[in-house]
Amino acid sequence: MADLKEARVPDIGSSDVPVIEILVKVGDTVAKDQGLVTLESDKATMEVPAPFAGVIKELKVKLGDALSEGSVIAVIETAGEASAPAPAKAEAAAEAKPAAAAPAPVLPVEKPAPVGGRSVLPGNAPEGDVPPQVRPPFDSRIVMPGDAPYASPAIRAFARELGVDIHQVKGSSRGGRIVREDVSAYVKHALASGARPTGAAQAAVGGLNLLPWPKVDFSKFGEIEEKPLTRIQKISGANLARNWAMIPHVTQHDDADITELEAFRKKLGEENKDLKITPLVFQIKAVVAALKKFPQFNASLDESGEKLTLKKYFNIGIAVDTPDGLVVPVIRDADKKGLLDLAVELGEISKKARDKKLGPAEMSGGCFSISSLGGIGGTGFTPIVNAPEVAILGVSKAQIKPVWNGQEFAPRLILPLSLSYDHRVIDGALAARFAAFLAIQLGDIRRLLL
Ligand code: CAO
Repeated sequence: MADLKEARVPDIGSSDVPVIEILVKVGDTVAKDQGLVTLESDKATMEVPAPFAGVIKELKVKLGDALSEGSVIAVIETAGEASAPAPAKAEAAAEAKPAAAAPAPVLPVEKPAPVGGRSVLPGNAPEGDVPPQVRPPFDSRIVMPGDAPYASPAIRAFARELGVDIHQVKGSSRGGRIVREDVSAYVKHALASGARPTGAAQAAVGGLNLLPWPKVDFSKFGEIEEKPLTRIQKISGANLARNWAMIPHVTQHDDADITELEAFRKKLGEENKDLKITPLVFQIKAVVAALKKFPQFNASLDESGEKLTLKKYFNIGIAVDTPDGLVVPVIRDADKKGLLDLAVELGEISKKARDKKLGPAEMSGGCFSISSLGGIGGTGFTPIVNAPEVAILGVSKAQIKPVWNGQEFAPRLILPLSLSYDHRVIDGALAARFAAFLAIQLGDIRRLLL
């Protein structure tokens, strides 16, 4: 039997956010997580996804409406598999008990500061104004080139789906905004002119002049199974690729002797049995101390690559591995929090991340990120800088190693540190000093009190 359900705005971190685009119409069949509307606040543009699959029966919003958490966007008829598009297995499971399903996170799209103090509203965007910039839910922000096209997240996704480089598309809507028809027209024209449609890899070809992505029919060689990337993987993948291609990365490796730290951590754990105190909280404190000593690391480079913004606050992003992919919630004001507070917060954000309950606000504002694989293993790796941050600390598994103390080899617990940095901002000597400083702080945590 048909079931009418209201699709509401989840926690978006701000209220009265205007609707700048309606992505569906009455009668449309939508899949779970498909964008319903795009909202645009002073700071960000975000797409609100459908919390469940079904057919749009009624639209409750119009362009320009100001929405807040709980505002009803549409009434969706969820008649099960009969009227909804065949959902993936996981979706089908989620549909079976919609009440328990967590709302999909809204996708924030970072918008640059208004140009010359003018607000850049959709449809009114003057030519030449900088368009919104895509940002994934974990705040790995994309810095688009200055000539980036003006298109909503839905249109960008549509273009990506068709393998179209959105930079090649001319917008026909007001202010040069690219709409769906422009993307379709571009594809038709490309096909008619005999040009091969560009694939995702070929989008990069234009910029980097790379070979096209190899096309292989793997089924010729054996049994295969195709599996689409998750929504988070797709978004984080695009960001990682951009960051890897645009930032000249260098990774500085160092070791910290955490033998004493570990003894103290164990003691602390025994005194606070209800709390999980991992080495990561000490690393957060050490990173804050290092950021204070080396402010160049607590900075962001602007799009032009000519201006550095130094931050006086200390918000640390923590890469969290979830079944759907990587997210980076941010611990705010880590300098003002003690080890136990940090342990509590780390537990909370890790759980929220894995339960898909992080909101955009909890994934924004980071200064520096830590990616800890220490609970898993490894001796070192090269983490990718989370732009527009300028450095990231990778942490691998601590192991007992023989260390020469001047008289003999003594067993010490050694923690491998891998500091990747943006070489445009930080030079090798500074990075070596930062990593050595971190190692010293972790080697003698009394220094964290200084
Ligand atoms: N060396 C040795 N042991 C370590 C360690 C290290 N560097 N770091 C953590 N451990 C131990 C912990 O103490 C814990 O052991 P106990 O249960 O005996 O205390 C165990 O490993 C598991 O820790 P954890 O991973 O659950 O907790 P954490 O605070 O270290 O990390 C979090 C939390 C959320 C960062 C982590 O769970 C995670 O998701 N890591 C993956 C991040 C990631 O994917 N990065 C890659 C990004 S690039 O693709």
